[in-house]
Amino acid sequence: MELTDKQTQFQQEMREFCEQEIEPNAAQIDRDGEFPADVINKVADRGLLGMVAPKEWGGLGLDTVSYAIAVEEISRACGSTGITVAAHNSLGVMPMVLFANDKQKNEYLALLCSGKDGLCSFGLTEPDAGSDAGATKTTGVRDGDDWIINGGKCFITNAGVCKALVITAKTQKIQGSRGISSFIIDRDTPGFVIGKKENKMGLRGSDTRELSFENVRLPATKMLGNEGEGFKQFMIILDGGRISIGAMALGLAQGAYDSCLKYIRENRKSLINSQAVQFQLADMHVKIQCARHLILHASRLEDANQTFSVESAMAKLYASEIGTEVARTAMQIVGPDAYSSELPLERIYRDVRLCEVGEGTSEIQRLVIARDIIKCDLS
Ligand code: COS
Repeated sequence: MELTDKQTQFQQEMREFCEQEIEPNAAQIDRDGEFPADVINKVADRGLLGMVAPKEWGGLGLDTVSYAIAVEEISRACGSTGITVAAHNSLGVMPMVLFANDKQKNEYLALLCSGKDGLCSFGLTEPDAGSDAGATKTTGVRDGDDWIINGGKCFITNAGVCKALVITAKTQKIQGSRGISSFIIDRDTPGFVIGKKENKMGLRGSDTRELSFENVRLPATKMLGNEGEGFKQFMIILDGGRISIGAMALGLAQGAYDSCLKYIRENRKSLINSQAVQFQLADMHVKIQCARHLILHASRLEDANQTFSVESAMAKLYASEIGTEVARTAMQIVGPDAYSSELPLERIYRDVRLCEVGEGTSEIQRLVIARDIIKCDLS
C-alpha cells in the first residue's frame, strides 16, 4: 500500500531537514559521545518531540505511519539522535498519552512535547529484570497518601537529560507480573539519583544511565493509571516502541546502503559491474524493502486501532537483524575505507547492533511471535 500524499510530503520534508540539520553533525556526535543538545533543540523546534501526542495536548498528533517515517529518516541521518527521539516519544510521552489522567496530562504533556525543560524517560529495565520484565525488584510501599519507592533501574535512555520519567515498581506482593504499578517521577525528587552514564559501543551520543531510588516519596497523584496495571501498560507501550526501534534499524540500514552505493559509484566504478556486488546490492535492497513493509503494516494496524503486538515484534525482529546484516555487507563491499570513520559505515555498524538488544531482544520478539503461532494452532 502506498503512502498518502500527506505522508509522502512529510517524508520529503523529514529527509530534507535531516540531511541539512542532523546528518552533518552525526560523526561529531559519535566522536564526542555527548548528548547532542543543539540538534535536539532543532528537533524540538519542529515539534518532533511531540509526534505521538494529540494536538490538544501540545503534540503534532501524527499517525503511526508518519511517526515511523520520521524515526527512519532521523536514524538514517544519525543513530544517536534517532534513539533519543524514539525513546522520548514512544516510551516517555506515549505512557502519558495513553494512561495519564487529565491533571497529569496538563502538568506534563505540553512541557515534554516542547522539550523545554528536558526529555522523558522510561524506567523499566533492572539488573535482574530485563527480558523478564515482570521480575521488577523496585518496590513501592504505601505510606498514608504517599508511596515510598526503593530500588534501581539500568540502561535508561535519556535519563541524564530528562524532566521526568515513567517507572515501574512492585506495589503488591503478588507473584509474577501482577502487582506492578507505574509512577511519574520528576528529575529533582529527593532520593532519586540519576547515576553514571554508560560507555556504549554505539549510539554514543544518546544519554543512557542507571537510576537509584532511596526512600523516594511520591504523592499518590504520581501513580499512572491504577495500582497493579503497570506491567500491562508497559507491554502496550513496548508494542509501539518496537515499531520505532524497527524504524530506527531501517533508517540505519538505509543509511548504510546509501553510503555504500554512493561510495562505489564515486570511487570504485568497476565494482558496479561486478555481478557479485550487484547480487549483494539486490539482496540488501530487497531486505530493506521487506523491513519497511513490515514496519508500515504494523503501523497501519495501530492507526486502525487493531491489535499489532505480533506484527510490531515481527517488524522489530526483522528490521533489526537485516539492519546489522546490511551494515555488515555494505562494509564488506566498500572494504578498508568502511573501517575508517571518514565514512559513516563503521558508526552505523556499531549503532545498529542496539536494535537487536534494546526494547526487547530478538529472542523476546521470537517468543512473542512463537506464542501467537502456538495459540493459533491450538484454537
Ligand atoms: N499488551 C497487553 N497486555 C499484555 C501484552 C501486550 N502486548 N503482553 C502481555 N500482556 C498481559 C497478558 O495478557 C497477561 O495478562 P493477565 O495477567 O491478565 O493474564 C500479563 O500481561 C502477563 O503476560 P505474560 O504472562 O505473557 O507475561 P510474561 O511474564 O510471560 O512476559 C514477555 C512476556 C516475555 C513477552 C515480556 O516480559 C516482555 O516483553 N519482555 C521483554 C521486555 C523488554 O522488552 N524489555 C526491554 C525494555 S527496554 S525499554
